[in-house]
Amino acid sequence: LLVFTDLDGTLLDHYSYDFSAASDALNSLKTLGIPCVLNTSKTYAELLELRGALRHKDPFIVENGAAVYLPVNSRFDSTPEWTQRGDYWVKAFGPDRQQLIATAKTMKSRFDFVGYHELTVEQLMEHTGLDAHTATLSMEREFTEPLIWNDSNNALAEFRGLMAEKGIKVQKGGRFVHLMGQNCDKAVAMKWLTERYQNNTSDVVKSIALGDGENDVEMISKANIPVVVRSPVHVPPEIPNRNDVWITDSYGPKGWSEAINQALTNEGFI
Ligand code: 2M8
Ligand code: MG
Ligand code: MG
Repeated sequence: LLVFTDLDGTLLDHYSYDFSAASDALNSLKTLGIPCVLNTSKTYAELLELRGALRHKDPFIVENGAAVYLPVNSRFDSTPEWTQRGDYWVKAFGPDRQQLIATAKTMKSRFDFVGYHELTVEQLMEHTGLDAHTATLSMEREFTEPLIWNDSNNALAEFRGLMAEKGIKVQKGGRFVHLMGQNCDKAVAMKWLTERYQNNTSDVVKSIALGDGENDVEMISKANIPVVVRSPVHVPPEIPNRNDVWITDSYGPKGWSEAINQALTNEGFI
C-alpha cells in the first residue's frame, strides 16, 4: 500500500494546522512500513519545517505536483535527470513561477484577485492563520502562484478558460485559487512516483489518496482507494467517474485517521 495525502484540511486541521487527531494512524503506517507521501500546495521550505513535526521520512510532493522530492538514502536509485537538493533527489514538473505571475498580471484589469507575490507577511498571516515564520516559508514559491479570488464563480470560470489558452491550470485549494502549469498537478506527480515504487517491486502497488479540495480531485480519482476527507468549510468535491469514493464522517485529521484505519483493516494489515 502507498498513501498519497494532501495536508491542509486533510492531514492538518483547516484552522489550526494541527494533526494530533491523526498521530496514531500515522504511527501505524510507520510501524507497518507503508510509505505516506505528502502531496500538497505547500512549498519545499514549508515541508522541510513540517517533516520534523511529522517525523516524516518518505518522499513528498510540493506546490500542487510541481516537484517530487525523494530522500537520497531511500530505495530509489538516482538517475541523471534528477538533481540533488539537500537530502533529496528532485524531479521537477512545474513551470517557472515568474511566468505565471506575468500572465496573471495581464488579467488584473478584468478580474478581481490578489496574487501571493503582492501580499505582505502580515496580510498572509491574517488570511491563513499561519504564524509569521511559516507564512514566510510559504512565500518561498518556485512553481505556482496562489491568488485570493475576490471575484464571482462565473468570473473564475471565465478566467480559467483564458488561462488555459495560455497553458496555465487554475485549481481551488482551501483558501486560495492556485495557478500552475497545464501538464502538472498532484495526479501527474502521484502517477510518476507510483511508477518509481512499482519499478522497485514485483508486488502490485496499490494506492490510497486522501484530500479535501478541488486540487485533490484528479489525484483521488486516479487512486485505487479514493478518499474525500470532509471539510468544515466546503461541501465534499465530486470525484468524476468513480462510484466507490469514501467520504469521511469526521473533518480533517480525525476523518483522515478513520479512513487510514479502515484501509489497513480492509487490506489485512490490522
Ligand atoms: C496555500 O495552500 C492551501 C492549500 O489548500 C490553500 O489554497 O488554502 C499555500 O499557499 C500554502 O503554501 C500555505 O501553507 C497554505 C496556508 O493555508 O495556503
Ligand atoms: Mg486541502
Ligand atoms: Mg493542499
